[in-house]
Amino acid sequence: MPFTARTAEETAAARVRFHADGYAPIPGLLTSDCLHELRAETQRLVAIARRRDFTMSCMDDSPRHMTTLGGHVIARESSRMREFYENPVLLGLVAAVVDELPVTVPDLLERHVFNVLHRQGDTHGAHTDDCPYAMVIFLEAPHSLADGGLLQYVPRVGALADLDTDRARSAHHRAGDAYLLRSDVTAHRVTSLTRPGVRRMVLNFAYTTRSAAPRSTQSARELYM
Ligand SMILES: O=C(O)CCC(=O)C(=O)O
Ligand SMILES: [Fe+2]
Repeated sequence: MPFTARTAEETAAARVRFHADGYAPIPGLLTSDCLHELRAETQRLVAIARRRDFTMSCMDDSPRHMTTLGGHVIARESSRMREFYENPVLLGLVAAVVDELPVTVPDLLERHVFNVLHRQGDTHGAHTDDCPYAMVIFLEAPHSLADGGLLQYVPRVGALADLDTDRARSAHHRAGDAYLLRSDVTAHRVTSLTRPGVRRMVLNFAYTTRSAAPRSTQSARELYM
């Protein structure tokens, strides 16, 4: 089993938090064996990932300084990653926390992406996602909050400018942790790495629902094509 077991109380607490804030931490989601396996898989993928440095006009000109790999390449290169994305235990956890049946995303580019911050100043700037739900899984993360790479989000607010107000919250995660985000209507970003020598690597598994209108903005193409 690649995922650690959750008690009913832990899952219930995550559901309450998710519905209050549009965010719920899932600490220690990956077993250490699974973390090692996913890391080995991404070592291969990082070699073919692409560096991106630009501002995204459709997201208030927020910066992107990061290395990424789109889901279409991941799907081609890694059957293992595809299996993880579709893992019934993972889908069951998403369903229990968001209280809705998650549906895998038909668009390969967006369904599972790989994001790496690895240089001082690297950041994944303010945005909302195209799909309703994001399960973000940490393969590596800075140990200290002072090193940056924090998730910032504004509970129940989609306006990106609110990330610069005192309504914004910050969250730190460790390798093996994950979080769930109501990512299409919750403004979010990842703060800059503050020093060289630290690395933050995540997988973002996107899920939709049967009733969600398909939405595809330019942003995913700019970052993952
Ligand atoms: O790296 C993170 O914590 C956020 C990732 C994200 O927002 C995205 O891939 O759309
Ligand atoms: Fe996002």
